[in-house]
Amino acid sequence: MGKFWSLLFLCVPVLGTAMYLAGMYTSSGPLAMWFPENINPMAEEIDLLHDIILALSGVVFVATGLAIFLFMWCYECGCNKQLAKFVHGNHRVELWWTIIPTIVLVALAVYQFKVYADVRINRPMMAGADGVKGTADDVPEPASFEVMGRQFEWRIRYAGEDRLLDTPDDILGDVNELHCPTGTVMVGSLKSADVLHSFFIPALRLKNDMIPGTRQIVWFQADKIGSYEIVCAELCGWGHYKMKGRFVAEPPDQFQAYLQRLREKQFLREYVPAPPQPATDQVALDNQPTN
Ligand SMILES: [Cu+2]
Repeated sequence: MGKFWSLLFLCVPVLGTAMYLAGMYTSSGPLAMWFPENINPMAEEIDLLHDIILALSGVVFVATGLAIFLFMWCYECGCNKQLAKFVHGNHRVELWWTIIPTIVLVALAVYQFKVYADVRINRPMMAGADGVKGTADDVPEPASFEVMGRQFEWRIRYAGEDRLLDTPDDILGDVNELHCPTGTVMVGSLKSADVLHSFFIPALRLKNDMIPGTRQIVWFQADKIGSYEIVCAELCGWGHYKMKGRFVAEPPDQFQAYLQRLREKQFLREYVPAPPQPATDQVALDNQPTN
């Protein structure tokens, strides 16, 4: 076999680097592996954090792959007749390869906490009883839409004029289609009707598990008009692949017009009376044989 195995192992860092570069320079198609363009200004730091972690792990991945190749190539037993020398570790090297990763990981942990707090903890607030935003009595912004994951679709609902969910004026949305106005901070509520799902809109960098029996609150701002992908990022059953939806970011007036269309559709769905049915005894009379 000669150098076969060392060359095979060389393929790992080479192919890994090639895939990374292909993903970086391809914006569409099967080779476009990285994130689409970010349209959410509240999640810009997620991209930076992703790039830092990817660069660090990429360097370690390539260096480890090359080191494995080099050692296999140089010390392959078939053509290396020199007797092996046994060593019992090197405390100085071990110390450094423990200290350096520890410093890097602690620095990442400290930096990511701010990003985590922005997207998970610091929920948008609105003015409280005094009507002034930024004072001590501010209250959390209520969710203005709800997405319910169920096998295998997304059910959408919007708050009505009272801006609250779970009230009689809620507006039923189209299945698998979430609309939102651009340039507006949106707070949403995520629920699951059955099993674990994960609601993911890559263009917003918004990804959150939906856990049965709980309500998850998420927030974002879409700044670019367009239609983007919604996917389920949690294997949730045989039809998981069908959980594809559309996220539409549109100007506020178009969004209001869309809500109005939904309201009208809902009104028709609820109040169009069923065609009159003959009473049961009348049917019986009608069916009686006539002489
Ligand atoms: Cu799912």
